[in-house]
Amino acid sequence: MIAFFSDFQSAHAPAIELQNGELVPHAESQARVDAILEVLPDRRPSEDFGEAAIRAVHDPAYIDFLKRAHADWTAAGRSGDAFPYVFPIRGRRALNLARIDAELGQYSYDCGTPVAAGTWQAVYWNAQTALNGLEAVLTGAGSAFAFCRPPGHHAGRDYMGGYSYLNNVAIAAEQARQRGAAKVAVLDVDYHHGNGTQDIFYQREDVLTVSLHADPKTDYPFYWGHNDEVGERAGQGFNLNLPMPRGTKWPAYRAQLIQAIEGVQDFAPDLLIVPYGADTFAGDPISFFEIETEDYTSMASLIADLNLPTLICMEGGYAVESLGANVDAFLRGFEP
Ligand code: OKP
Ligand code: ZN
Repeated sequence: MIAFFSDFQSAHAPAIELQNGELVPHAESQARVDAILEVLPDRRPSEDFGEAAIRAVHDPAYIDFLKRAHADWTAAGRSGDAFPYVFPIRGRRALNLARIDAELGQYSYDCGTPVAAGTWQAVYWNAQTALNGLEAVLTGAGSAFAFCRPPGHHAGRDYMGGYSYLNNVAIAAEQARQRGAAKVAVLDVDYHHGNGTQDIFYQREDVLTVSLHADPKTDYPFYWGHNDEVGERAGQGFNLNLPMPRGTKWPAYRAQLIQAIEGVQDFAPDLLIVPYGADTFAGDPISFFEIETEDYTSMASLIADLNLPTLICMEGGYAVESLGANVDAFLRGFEP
């Protein structure tokens, strides 16, 4: 399968995150990159399609913040990565905030998503990688793999979180709409709920968002991903959440995936985007499903049977020793 990646995506290298009350090495590491590149010998470097497609999804003030946050942090006399630690639970109205610490909280919802020196460069090219994959699919490749990293599906129009800064999948979906696809479906198979993508399209009927994930009663991102979230206004009925308990193995996952696929089929999209996370794997260090490597091929074959032009975008997956094999197994499910 045709695959895209930009070496600039490695410019994002945060050192630590706050996990279960401790500062630990950041799980979304360069080791993930090396593991996945090993199974993509024929990848192409992403071309630059510019910032317009990013601006079509994300808030201009948020984009501006991402570009300067690390410099502002350094100018405030800090070292290391820019880290949020105060969050506006009272609401997120536009405020004329004058300190980087205030802005970091305004534009994020967790302590796992620091802004490092190279973050903007990396996430800009990350979005380009998704757009390159989309271009391939729109010009006749049946499927394409955008090796996106860091992940994107937790980022909303004006917020970062869950290792995500720009929502690559949403940027590609919106761009596909602008390029003439009347209906786009997103089928998210990462372990974590795709809250950012859900939020971005929550009031829209032209982009269906479906997510299979760990039950947010026990798992991150907790405040989204429940099965009563069905979309609102024009988007009502165009968001489907299928949460599953910790310990879920392939047979039970498969039954939910078939529900999800039926939802996509009923919607009859022109294009499908699949945010793929290998963090449903049995050996994942931060997740609790029990999917095995060979199951990823079955998972992908079921999705491929939809017979839709399909863009796959990488999301999570933190068991570095098995990550290459898990990505390879998934991509093989799309081979004829
Ligand atoms: C990203 B993706 C914060 C602890 C919470 C965040 C998990 C983000 C997963 N340090 N962990 O969906 O794989
Ligand atoms: Zn995940």
